[in-house]
This record gives sequence, structure tokens and C-alpha cells, in this order.
Amino acid sequence: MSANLAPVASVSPITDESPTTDGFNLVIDALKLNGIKTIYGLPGIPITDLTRKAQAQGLRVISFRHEQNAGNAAAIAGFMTGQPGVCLTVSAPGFLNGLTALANATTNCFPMILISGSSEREIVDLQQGDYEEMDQVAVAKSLCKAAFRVLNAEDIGVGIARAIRAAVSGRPGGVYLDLPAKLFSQAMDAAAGTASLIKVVDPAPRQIPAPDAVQRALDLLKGAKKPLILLGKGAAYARADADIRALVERSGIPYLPMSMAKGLLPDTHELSAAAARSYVLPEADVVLLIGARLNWLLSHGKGKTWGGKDHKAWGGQKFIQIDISPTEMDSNVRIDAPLVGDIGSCVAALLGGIDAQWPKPPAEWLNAVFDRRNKNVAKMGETLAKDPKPMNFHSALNVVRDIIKANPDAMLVNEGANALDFTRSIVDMYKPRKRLDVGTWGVMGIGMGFAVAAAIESGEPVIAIEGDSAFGFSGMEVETICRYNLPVCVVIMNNNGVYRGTDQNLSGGSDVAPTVFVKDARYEKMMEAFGGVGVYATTPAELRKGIEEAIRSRKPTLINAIIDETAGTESGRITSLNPAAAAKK
Ligand code: FYN
Ligand code: ADP
Ligand code: MG
Repeated sequence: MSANLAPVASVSPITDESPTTDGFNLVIDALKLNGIKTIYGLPGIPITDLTRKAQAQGLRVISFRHEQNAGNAAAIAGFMTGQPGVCLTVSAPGFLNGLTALANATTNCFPMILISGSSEREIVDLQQGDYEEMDQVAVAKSLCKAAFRVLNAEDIGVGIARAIRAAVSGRPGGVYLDLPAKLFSQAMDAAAGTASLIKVVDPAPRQIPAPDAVQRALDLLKGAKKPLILLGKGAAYARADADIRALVERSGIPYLPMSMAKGLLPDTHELSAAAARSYVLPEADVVLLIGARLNWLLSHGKGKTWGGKDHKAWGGQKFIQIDISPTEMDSNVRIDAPLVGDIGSCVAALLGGIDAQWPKPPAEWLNAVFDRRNKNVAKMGETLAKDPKPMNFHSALNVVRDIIKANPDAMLVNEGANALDFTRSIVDMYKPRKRLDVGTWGVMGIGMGFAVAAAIESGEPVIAIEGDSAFGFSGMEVETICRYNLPVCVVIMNNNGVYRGTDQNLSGGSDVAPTVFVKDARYEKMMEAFGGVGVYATTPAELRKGIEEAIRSRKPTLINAIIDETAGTESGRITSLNPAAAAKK
């Protein structure tokens, strides 16, 4: 047990006179003691009363229509706040519905705690067929950082403290906490109960990098002819915004933001190389990774994307990697200068070595990068200026681009294939942690869960740019958005199907192709059904009016943006991952 934990009080015998508490209250008190303000969940056996009592005692309880969406909300609340987001579900099936979000949180390094009620241990373990019988801890274990079960009321304080520490310390991630039904009604002496709770001290301790590791990184960076900084969502999560900006600006090194790091520095920053991505990756000689992993999104740090001869070959770059997880190093290619520690401390340490004498990168490199970038930006400008009929992704997203520029505090949620990829490169972000998307897994279904949490945690208007397919995974939550009257504007890029709406049934039979949906579906009526505003938009002007009005009124709004059904491409920009295409690589 950590020295930070207060000793757990022994259980005093309960007498008729002494005030008592119970498992319900202790769970609520422990969460409140640790600064948790919101529970995202779905009531039912055995946690219905927990949701009622939590609400009665001042926690905000947001009830969803499906646990996966509640889980996604909790996970992104964790990313946005740095505190674990809490999702509460019923036993077995509800628990399983929450697991996709828990696993996604772990994969993305978002701190989250999934708390599920569970059935009687004695019956579950003898497999006697209990109501919603399942060994939930065993199932959760492989999908999260840690899984705990609390059997006795006096251990609730420890259970919640351990869950919080596991979720936020080191590399953040998902944690499962199993609370069997019997626990909630267990009574104990109130004073002993209070004494058993733990307010976690310093839940995510700083991890200071070793001085020799800092020097090694500085030496490598200083000698670079074509240096590049790569910012990942770990850098956004770290909340070291000012120091990261100072590192980029003082070193004068061009930087490339990963999707959820967009806005950490404004996308319009003069050192941004985002619009020259395919140029800088193979050309750079030293790459400083800050909270970004060399996973599939970065082609594993090798192959043609990095200038390698074939898809497996090293491109010749040297890597410096800042990460809190020591075992991230060398996971894909050699890391020449590993810098293990928290991003805030590592970046501050690097800054200590970057003084006025620091050599700016060679002008030849900077000119080449910025020429390429400026050309791409100009080309994009020409495309965005067009007004094709019907509307396409570019002309629709040009509107969103203007609106985010005018409302830089607004939150942007984004999922889909083409709807995701086009939004990422067209819509500039200006502030950190405003862009929330499908992340490391490319998971569909995060949309409405993320939108709900984004509105609740930030209080800002939320614009959710959704592929019509992506929206379908969580669409029922428009009722949740209306019920809590959240300032969410959902924009569905409706091209009648997955990728596009034009595929044919290859058998010639009467079923439509697997990727095709009902033509001209009226999604906006779903929002109207629950009292929100529905807009049918066939032109950029109608779309603009709809989003601007949604931001002004803060009313739940769904805009059905009718996009040319031929406009999308298979899998957006990751067509190469389709097996037939991958086999040819
Ligand atoms: C970027 N670009 C721009 C701009 N920003 N051009 C002009 N102006 C601006 N502001 C250029 C950039 O240089 C690239 O062109 C291109 O636009 C795309 O940029 P992006 O998005 O940064 O790069 P890319 O190649 O798409 O990135 C690879 C990736 C990304 C794997 C990191 O595709 C990604 O995050 N994908 C997630 C996909 C996903 O999860 N899908 C969900 C499943 S869909 P070039 O430099 O010319 O290349 C199921 O089917
Ligand atoms: P992206 O997908 O944007 O490239 P990833 O999710 O792949 O980002 O990488 C994020 C990385 O950031 C992970 O390796 C994680 O360990 C690391 N990380 C997260 N928070 C911190 C932190 N506070 N300090 C250091 N590293 C962190
Ligand atoms: Mg579509």
C-alpha cells in the first residue's frame, strides 16, 4: 500500500444508537471526495438506486440510452479534464455494452473508470445461473489497465482510490471496478465509514526525466539538418500547452500535429507542417515525438511513408521520443533518444537547453517545407472556393471551417470515413483539446457520447461532424441531447451510405449493396421527434445558417447535409488498409 493512503479504519460494531451508512452512500461519498462531479451511465438492476441517490447528493447523473455511449462520454470526459471519467452500468449485458468504450479508452490513453453492478458472487462462481450471471472482473481484465472488485463496504474507499490511481497515473487508461449487488445495502458505522474513505493525494505524479536522457535528446536535436516535431494526443492531454508552444517557437522546428493534437498550437501557426505531411515524413532526419506513438497512424515509423525503399524498410530517420511509458520505446523502430517522463517535465527540461544561441534549422529545410505547405494550402483554397451542385464534402466543410474560425472555443466531434478525413484536413483548430475524434482505433460510434460529454464538461457549443453511417451507431442519443437540452449541433454528411451511396448489388438481386442506405433519409426528423431543431440543408448557405443558428440559440439541432452520393472514396484516406489493396503493397 502506498504511503499516501491513510490507514483504513477498522469496522466498529453497529449499535442501535450509532448513525450508520451503507454501500450506496460510501460509493457516492468516495467519488465526491475525489472531485468526481458527473456520472455517465444507464440505470437498472442493481444500480438504479445508486443513480437516484447520487443525483440526490449533488452528483450530476447523465442517463444514456445505451451503455456504449455512456462509456464513450466518460472516456472523453477523462481526456478533456485529466480526471477519470466515470461510467456506471448494470451487470453482465450492460457491463459488456460498456466494454468497447473501456477498451477504446485504454487504447487511446484516456482515463476512465467503468463501474458495473454485478450479481451474487456465490451463485456466479458456482455457475448456478444467476440473473445476469457473469464473472465480470475476469472478462474486463484483458481490456483495461486494472480491474478490481469490492466485496465489503469498508473497502469501498480503497477500491475507488485504487481505481482512480490506476486510471490517471503513468500512461492513463481504462479501469474496471466491480460492485456486487450485496455491497450496496451493507451497513456500517457512519464515522468508521467516513474514516475509511481516501482522498487520493497527487494521483498523477510528475515523472522527471533523467538529465543524461535530456542531454542526449538535445544533442541529437541540435545536430539535425531537417528536424521535425510530431505532436500526438498525449501532448494535448498533458496540458503543457505554453511550454510545448515555446519549444516549437524557440527551436524554430516545423511541427506536425496528429489528429487530436490539432489546435495545441493554432493550425494556422507559421511553423505548422500539417499541409506538407507527405513531404516532411520521408524528408526529416531527426524526429521528436511528443505524446505520439509510432503505430499504424504513423506507418510504424518506417516504410514508404518515411522514405524507406519498401513498406518495411527504415527511412533513415533518428527518433527522440517523449513518453511516460518506458516500454513504448523501440516498439516499432529504434528510438535513439528515449525521454521517459511526463510531457510537462520533459518539455520543460528540453526548454532549459534551448537558449538564444540555439541554432535555427537550416533555411533550406524550412523553405522547402513551407513552400510545399503553402502550395497545398493554396490548392485547398481553390477547391474550397468551388460551389458544386450537389454539395460535396469540401463545400460543406468549408462552412464548418469558417464557423470554427469564428468560434474557436466550440468543441468539434468528428467520426466517419470521408467525413472524418476531409474534416481533419479542411477544418483548422485554434485551441487545444477541442477536436475529439475516432482516435487510435478508428472506432465508429463515439459521436453522440463524445458530443454529450463535450457539452457537459466544457459548457461550450459542440459541433459533431458525422458520416451518415457513423451517426447510426449512437443516433438514439439525440434523445439524451434533447433531454438535457445540450448545445449540440449534429451535422450529418449524408451521402446515402458507407463511403458513398452508389454501390450496386453484384448479384443483380433486389437487396441494395451492403454499403447503401435508404436514399434521401430524413435524419433531421429524429431530432424533431424529441423537441430539438431539424434542418434539411442542400446548399452551403443553408448549412451555414443552420449551424450559426444552433450556436446562437444553443438548442439541440440536427442538420441533414445532403452530399453528392458519388463524392466519397472507399475507406476515405486509408483505402490501402483494405485487404485487396494491402496485398498489392
Ligand atoms: C493537411 N493537408 C492540408 C491541410 N492539412 N492541405 C491543405 N491545407 C491544410 N490545412 C494535407 C496533408 O498534407 C495531406 O496531404 C492531406 O491533406 C491529408 O492530411 P492528413 O489528414 O494529416 O494526413 P493523412 O495522410 O490522411 O494521415 C494519415 C493518417 C490519417 C493515418 C494519420 O489518415 C488518419 O488519422 N486517419 C484516421 C482514419 C480513420 O481512423 N478512419 C476511421 C475508419 S473509416 P499530403 O501531404 O499530400 O499527403 C473505415 O473505413
Ligand atoms: P496520437 O494518436 O495522437 O499519435 P497516441 O495516443 O498514439 O497519440 O500517443 C499518446 C502517447 O502519449 C502514449 O504513448 C502515452 O503513453 C503518452 N502520454 C499520455 N499522457 C502523457 C503524459 N502526461 N506524459 C507523457 N506521455 C504521455
Ligand atoms: Mg456516408
